[in-house]
Parts: sequence; C-alpha cells; structure tokens
Amino acid sequence: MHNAKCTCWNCPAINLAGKVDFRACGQSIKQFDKTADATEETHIMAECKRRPELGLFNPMDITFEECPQWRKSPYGYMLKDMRVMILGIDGYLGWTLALWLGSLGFKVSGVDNYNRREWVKERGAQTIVPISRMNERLHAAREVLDLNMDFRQIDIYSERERLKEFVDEVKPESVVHYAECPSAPFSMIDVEHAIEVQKNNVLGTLAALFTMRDIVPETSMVKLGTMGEYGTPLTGRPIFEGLFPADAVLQWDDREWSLGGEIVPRDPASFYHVSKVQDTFNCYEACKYWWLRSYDVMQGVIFGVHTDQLASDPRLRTRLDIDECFGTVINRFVAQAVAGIPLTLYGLGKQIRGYIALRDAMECMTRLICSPPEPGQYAVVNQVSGIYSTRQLAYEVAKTGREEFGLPVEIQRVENPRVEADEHPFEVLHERLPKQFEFEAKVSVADEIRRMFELFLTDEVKSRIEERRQVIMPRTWWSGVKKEVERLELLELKDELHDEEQLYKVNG
Ligand code: USQ
Repeated sequence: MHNAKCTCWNCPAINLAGKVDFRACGQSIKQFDKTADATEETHIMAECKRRPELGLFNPMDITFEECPQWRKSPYGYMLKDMRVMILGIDGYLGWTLALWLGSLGFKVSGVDNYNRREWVKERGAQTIVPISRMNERLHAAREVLDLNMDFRQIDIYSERERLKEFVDEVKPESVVHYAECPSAPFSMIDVEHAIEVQKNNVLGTLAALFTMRDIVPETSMVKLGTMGEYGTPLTGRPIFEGLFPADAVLQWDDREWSLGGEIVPRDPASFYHVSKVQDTFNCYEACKYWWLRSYDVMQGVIFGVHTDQLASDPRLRTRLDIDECFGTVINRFVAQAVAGIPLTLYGLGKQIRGYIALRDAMECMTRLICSPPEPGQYAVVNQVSGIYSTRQLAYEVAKTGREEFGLPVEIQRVENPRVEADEHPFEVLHERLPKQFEFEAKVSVADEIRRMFELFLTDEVKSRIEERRQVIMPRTWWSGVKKEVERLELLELKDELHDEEQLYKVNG
C-alpha cells in the first residue's frame, strides 16, 4: 500500500516535541533519521495524541502499517475514525466528498457560507440537478447512509472567530479546502465580481491557514488548486507538478543554474485563476514559516455526476451547473445536447486541457488525505486523468447523444469570449498520483457522458435545463463587453469525422 511505510512524522495525531527548530522548515526528512541515541535534547521527538501511553518517542520509529490506529482501506492505510473537515461542504465537490468519506468511515465535518447558491442565483441560473437545503441533505445522509456529519454555516474569512471555535471543537486531522469561487467567467464580469472572487478565495485561504497554525498545526491542508494556474506555455515546455524536478536546468548567457524545487512559472487565464496562484504562494509560505503541511491539488476540469453515494437516493445528489459561469465544459455540452442547442465550441475548439471525472477526483483526494505530507512540506499533484481538446469532447458527446439516445446533436463553433490560445502545445506531467499514491482512473469520459445523458433526460432534470436555457450561451467577454457570442460555423458531423476525432490520451 502506498502509505504503509509513512511514519508518525507524517501522522496528524502527533504533537511535535523535543528539539523542534522551526527555522529548519523544508528540510528533508533524511536529516531527522532515526539514530539509536536520539533524545529530546538532540532530536525532534513526538507524542501521540491517540496513544499518550507511548510518551516521547522518535517519530520515525513507527510506520502506518505497524500502528494499530492505521487500518487498511481500499485507498491505502487510513487513520481510524479520522476527522476530516471540508471547507465548502455544500458545493459540487464538497458534498460529494462528504458522502464519499463518510461512507468509508471518516468522521466528516464541514462549513459553508452558501455563496455558491447565491452566485448561481445571481446569474439567473440554477443547479439542474435539484438539491435541498443543508439540514435536509444532512437528514437524508443520516437516514440513507447512516452518516452523522457536523455542519456549521460559517464564512471562513469574515467569521474567523467562529471558524476557530469550530476547528477547536472538532480538531480535524485533515482539512480539505474547497471553499472557493471556481469560475473564470464570473471573475471577469466586472470589477465587483473580480474583487468578490479574489476576496473570497485569497482572504478565505489566508484565514484558514492562520486558523490551522493556531489550532491544528499538525493537520494537513488538502487544498484545491487548478491546472489553470500554469496556463498553456506556448514554448511547449512541460507542465511539471508544481515544482521543477531536481535535474531541471536554466541555461542562459553561457551559464547554467539548477531550477530544482523552484515553483514552476504561472500564467493564469482569468482573475479567478490569479486568485489560485496567490493561494499557492500563501500555502507555500505558511508551510515554510509555520511547518504546516499542504497538498496543492492542481485539478483539471472536472466533469460528471456519479458516485455510488450520490446515486443512492435522489436527496443525496450533488449540484450540477450548466450556465456560462459555473458549468464546466463537458457538463455543459451534455446539457446543450439535451436542450437541442448545438454544442458551443469556443474559437477553434483546439484548446487542450486536463480532465478528471468526479468519482476519480474523490478517490485522489482520499489517497492524499490518507498520506499527509511531512511537517513543513508543500507538495503538489497534478490531478488529471486524461488530456483532450474541447473538439474531441464535443464529438464524443455528439456521438453518444446521437447513437445511444437518438438526439439530433449538432456542434457549432462560436466566437471565443475568453482570452486564451485556442491552438497550443500541452504536455502535462501527472505522475505522482499514479506512481506515488497508486491511483488508477476508473471512469472513462464516454461512460460518464452516458450517465449524464441518463440523468439529464429524466423529466425533472430535463425541464430544469429547459427552464434556464437562456443562461447557456456565453455573454461575458474578457474585454468587458457584454454581448452574446455569434456563431462562426456549424460543423458537419460525418461518420468519418467521428473516427478521426476519437478521444485519445495525449500522455498518461
Ligand atoms: N469551453 C468551450 N465551450 C464552452 C465552455 C468552455 O469551448 O461552452 C472551453 C473554454 O474556452 C476552455 C475549456 O473549454 O478552453 C474549459 O473551460 P471550462 O469552463 O470547462 O473550465 P475553466 O474555465 O478552465 O475552469 C474549470 C473550473 C475551474 C478550474 C478549471 C481547471 O471551473 O474551477 O480551475 O476548470 S483548468 O481548466 O484546468 O484550469
């Protein structure tokens, strides 16, 4: 199992004691290797909050597989009854993860300020999959899955004291940070929206980091970043996992420097993506100054509706947005196919992105929660399971819609309201999740598209899509102009074209 050999050094249940030198942050674990004569005067020692009878000991002494508090699970060794707090538990990902973790035996708590519900409402849109109020959702989770989740309505930035009190009460052993506005177009509407997104995201993250420093410094923060921080380097330079590998070299002016361990350059594509870049630096600094530990999860574009828990009862479903601001591209394409709107490819439709299905993203998060970084470690994973152009995805949706659901799906190219390269090289490294954490993607794009059609074609969801069809076409231009995009071309869907445009994986 991927985390069998991790030691108490990685475990959130320890208190650090002995010779803890906070200036040593970022030092490699090697410097604290076990030695026979380790004492609290000479070495970092640990006390276990769960097993106080151990007294002071060297944190390298006990591995997860040796510790009775860590149990085997499908996703690695898992800390028994591990307490996970989800910031943003009411959202598309937050609610899905809460049910997923709860079903695995984690003790789940969460906070939310319901901003997402308000932002979507403000755009005149709605989740096409109906969701109920939080207390009804919690009630259903109890009834159907026997889960008792502890929830508080808290804004993590403006209600910092309440957040502190809740964290102090729960003492989470992992904090998942999903409490951010996830929309590039929303941040580009006008100055008010740009400020709202950056305030919510950057200041909320800072508040969460300070809270963790003060109350649960041994707890890891699993923070949702985005592949969009990196942009699409036009030189074709590979997109490394957050930090340059040790052998990366910069050559210039007949001289040479190592780039190993430096944060790779960012080229964000909207004021939203800029907020995530700022978060990266804030998390990185918090790890450096205070020995916090964090995974920055550079997630690709997410899609899908399915996990076993979400499907177990209609009251447990997660939200699903399809408007120009909050709908991600595959989810939007399937809704467009159902609404009889030709799928909207922006520009050439040759933008390449990393993608991951909802269920697979949950599995990745679980593996990361179960394998916390070392104290002071800021680590990055690129969380994608396939690399596709938007054109390939549109063809896949059109093909499935036509052949399996008998829908007359068409594809159009429309003006691109965003400022982004619509033809560019793209080489993403996404090796850590499969190699270090033994993650293997389980959900294919084709299968998830099929599931989405099945759900979207049910009477209730279909009529909610129809009700809000006016929010589907984009009107938010990066230039600030507000006008609906115009069609550039209606693509002809020939059978041969289907074969040419088959989904493929560029790498990985
Ligand atoms: N696109 C279309 N047609 C549409 C909608 C989008 O061609 O109807 C194109 C966009 O121009 C873009 C690509 O599809 O090139 C992806 O767009 P998106 O809206 O699905 O995703 P994006 O705005 O990039 O943002 C989403 C999430 C965000 C996350 C990001 C990961 O909303 O939270 O950060 O995916 S990534 O794209 O890797 O940056």
